[in-house]
Amino acid sequence: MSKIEIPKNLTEEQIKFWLANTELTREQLIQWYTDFNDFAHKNQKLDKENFVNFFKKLHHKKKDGESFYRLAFDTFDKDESGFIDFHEFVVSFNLLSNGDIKSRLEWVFDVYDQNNDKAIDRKEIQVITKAILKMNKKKLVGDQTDETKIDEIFEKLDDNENDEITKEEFVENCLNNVFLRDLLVPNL
Ligand SMILES: [Ca+2]
Ligand SMILES: [Ca+2]
Ligand SMILES: [Ca+2]
Repeated sequence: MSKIEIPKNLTEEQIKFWLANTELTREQLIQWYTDFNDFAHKNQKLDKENFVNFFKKLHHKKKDGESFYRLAFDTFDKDESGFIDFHEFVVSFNLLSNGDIKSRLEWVFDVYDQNNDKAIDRKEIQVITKAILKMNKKKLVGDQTDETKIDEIFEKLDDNENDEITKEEFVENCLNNVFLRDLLVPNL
């Protein structure tokens, strides 16, 4: 038997479900649940502000991640309720930590696609890539501005040159190019 106390509101059934569907240990799960609820409202859900604060605590070394967490909120909020519940958090976070690379890329594509039209446009790639660069404290090296470089990356990803990047173009290009992947896919 685990010595860790199970928080009230967390049932043994829920624990079993998450243990079966994630790579987490029982201890990690209970710890995440406790941390999550420290930031949650009485309804046990996070709104965008609380979500950003929660992530800042979770990733205290990535102080500049705020813009990215804000942009990623809707992708965690699968049912589009405006709140993230623990289940939504665990499903996405587990996928990002333990999922295969293709599933992770598909998830990240949804963050890039801010307006949900199933494609990344030039503006979206600028906003998200800059937020990731900021979070990772990276700059793109060279004489050009980051804007110009990101624009070049956009063109690399846009195989059929129709000025938008589909999920397939994004995933395939990132799978085949470590440089693009390191740049465009955050480590959460
Ligand atoms: Ca939700
Ligand atoms: Ca879009
Ligand atoms: Ca295209």
